Amino acid sequence: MTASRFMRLALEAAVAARGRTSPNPWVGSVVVRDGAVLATGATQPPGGPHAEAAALAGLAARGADLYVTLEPCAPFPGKRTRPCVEAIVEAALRRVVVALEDPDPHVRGRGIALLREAGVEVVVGDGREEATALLRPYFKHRQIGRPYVFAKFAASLDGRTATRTGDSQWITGEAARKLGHEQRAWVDAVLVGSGTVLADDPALTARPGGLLAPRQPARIILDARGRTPPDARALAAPGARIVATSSHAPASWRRAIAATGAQLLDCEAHPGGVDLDQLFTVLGRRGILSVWAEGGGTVLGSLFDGGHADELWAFLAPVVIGGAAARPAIAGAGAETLAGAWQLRDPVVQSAGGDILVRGYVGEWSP
Ligand code: AOF
Ligand code: ZN
Repeated sequence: MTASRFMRLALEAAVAARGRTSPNPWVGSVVVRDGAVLATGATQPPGGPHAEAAALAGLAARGADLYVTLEPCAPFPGKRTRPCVEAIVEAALRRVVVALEDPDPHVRGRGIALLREAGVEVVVGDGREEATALLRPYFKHRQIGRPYVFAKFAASLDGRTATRTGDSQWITGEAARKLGHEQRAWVDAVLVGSGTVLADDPALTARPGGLLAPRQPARIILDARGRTPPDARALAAPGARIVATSSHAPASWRRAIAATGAQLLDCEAHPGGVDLDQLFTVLGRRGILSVWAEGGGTVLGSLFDGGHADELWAFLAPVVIGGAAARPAIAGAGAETLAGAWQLRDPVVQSAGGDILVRGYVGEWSP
C-alpha cells in the first residue's frame, strides 16, 4: 500500500528530522481534521519531544486524526520523554494512522495495543514501505545492535578510483559530490581507512551546498597500525573524531593522535586491519545508527567480505582509466563465483550531472 496524502506529509517531516535524532528514530506526524492539516511535527533531538508530542503541543485536537510514520511509544523504564500514547489519549484524538510498528523491543506493538485499549481507533500500514525504507538504519540498530553501513565509491566506468600514479581528484563531478555531502550531513558517522587519509587527506566534513553543516557526523578512521599523520585534515575539528586502532600501533603515535582531540578506540587486530565485528558492536552501543563508508578499496573490500555492507552507492563517471595497477573501488577477497557475487536488491539508477549513481541494498540483513 502506498502512502496516503497525509502520510506523505508525515514522511516529509520525518525526512527533514533525519540525522538529528540518533539514537532515536526520525519520525514525522500530521494532525488532520475535516481534511485540513492542523499541525505537523517531527522528532526533536534526544530528550526533546517526539513527533506526536511536537505536533500536539498547544493544539486543541479533540476528535482529530493523527498520521504518524512510526508506532507511538508506550511507557518503559529509562525512557526520557513522556510516552506519546499518553499525549494522544489526553488529546482525545479520534483515530491514529500508523505507518509501521516500532521495532524497538521496549515498544514493539505495545503502543498500538495501549491506544486501542483506551478506545482510540488505530489503522496500521499506510505508507509502510516508504517508512521502513526511511528507517532502515534504525531497524538494523534495534534488531541486531549494529549500525547500518552504506558503502560509497566514486569510480571510472571500469571501477577504478585512481590512476596507476594515484591521481584521483576528481573522477566524478560537482553534482555527484553534492549528493555525497548531503548523505554525510545526515548519517551518524563517516568512515575511511588510513590508506585514503594518506593518499587523499580528505577533510570528511559534511558540506552540503558548499557550506559546513551545523551538525557534523563523527569521522572514523580505521588504522590498525598507526599510520595516520596527526595533522591529517580528517582529525581536525569540528565533529567527533574516532581512530579505530589495535595493539600494533606505536605508543608515540597514540599520544600524538590523542593530542589532536580524537578518541582512540582499541580493537582486536585482524589480518586485514581492525576487527570490524567488534568495531560495529561498540559503535552500536554508542548509539551510532548509520555509517557512510567512503573507502578506500581495502576498507570497502573488508566491509563486503565481512558481510557488513547494507547499501551500496556507486557513483560512476563516463571515463575509462584502465591499467592493472589502477586502484580498484572494492578490493578484499571478493566473490569466488558469480553465484556468490553481491546482487543489488531494489536497485535504483539515477543521473547525477554527467555521472551515474547506481544504488541498492546488499548483504544478508533486511528489515
Ligand atoms: C515515537 N515518536 O518521534 C520517536 C519515537 O527516551 P525517549 O522517551 O525519547 O524514547 C525513545 C524511544 O521512543 C525510542 O527508542 C523509540 O522506541 C521511540 N521513538 N517514538 O512515538 C517519535 N522518535
Ligand atoms: Zn513517542
